[in-house]
Amino acid sequence: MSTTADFGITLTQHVMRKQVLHPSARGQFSTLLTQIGVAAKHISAQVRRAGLIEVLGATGETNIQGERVQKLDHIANDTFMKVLRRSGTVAAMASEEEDDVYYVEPHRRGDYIVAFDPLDGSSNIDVGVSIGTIFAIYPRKHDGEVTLDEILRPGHEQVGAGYVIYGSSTVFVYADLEGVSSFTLDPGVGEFFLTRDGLTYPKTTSILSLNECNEPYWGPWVTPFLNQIKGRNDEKGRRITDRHIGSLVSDFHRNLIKGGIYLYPVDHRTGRGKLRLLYECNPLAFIAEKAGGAAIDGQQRILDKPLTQLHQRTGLVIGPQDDVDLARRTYARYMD
Ligand code: AFP
Repeated sequence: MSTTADFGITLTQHVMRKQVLHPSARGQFSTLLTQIGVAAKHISAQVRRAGLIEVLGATGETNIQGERVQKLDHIANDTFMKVLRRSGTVAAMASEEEDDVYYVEPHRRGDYIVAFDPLDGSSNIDVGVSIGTIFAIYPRKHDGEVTLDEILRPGHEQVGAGYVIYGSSTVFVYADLEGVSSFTLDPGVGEFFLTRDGLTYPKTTSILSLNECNEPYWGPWVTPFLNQIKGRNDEKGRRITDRHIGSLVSDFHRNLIKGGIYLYPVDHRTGRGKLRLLYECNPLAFIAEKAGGAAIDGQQRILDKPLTQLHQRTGLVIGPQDDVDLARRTYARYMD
């Protein structure tokens, strides 16, 4: 009888194994990913106490040291910042929670720029719904001081992106230039274990995911597009169903696994979307494309959109390639 314990490949082992395939790499990308994993474990532990933290945070309670209890999104932001700052792999960070870019001190600077949303869907925390962290990784363009053009750049310059879902389990998904892998946290061991490698976006759409109460604010292409999708249900069978959590990262994760299309179109009154390009749409678009899916703002590929402001918003249609193409064609018919 074998006495060897049967356990899986950890996140660290997986990224190190991939690094071996790139002998010229300095190892900073691998270190960065494993450190994001460390930050995710810290945040996951806090999220498990979310009800308590949010209630105390919302009422402005003080903790035992007499400090004001922080809300969970601030805790997640501080955790991510602190871990990455010390990692020696990052030169600057942009966060949903920060007005400006955070520049890492020169002696700690590394080869990468990271943009992140520390806790997407945080308005769902007090009702116990899945939330997550989203991150985008860009290589530095040059040595020395970080310049703004290293932050404000199109999403196709990413070399990695990922997210962590704090749901019924804690799931870490990341994409590099080669593909998408997912890991699940074993809380007993305190490690992320590889659960899916070479993740691919299902080709057929089976889920439609959007906030339909925004209909009065949509441009004229959205309803005809939705009618084409919904029109696939008929007497013979149901091919499409509706699922919408209202936490982008959780909606995206479900759609990636099960085959869904997510829409948050621009508001025709302002011409602006709601979602943020740098740390929400670009990383998810990168992951979608690496898995064989697609992402547009209605018209243009998300990853090609110029970024001119840190907290820039955009429209988003993200899902299986064929139906994202259908959205683009419908947009062209009604909007051009
Ligand atoms: P919060 O982090 O403030 O909860 O925002 C979440 C979010 O950006 C995205 O994750 C949701 O899908 C979207 O907002 C929902 O917003 P609507 O209420 O406009 O549908």
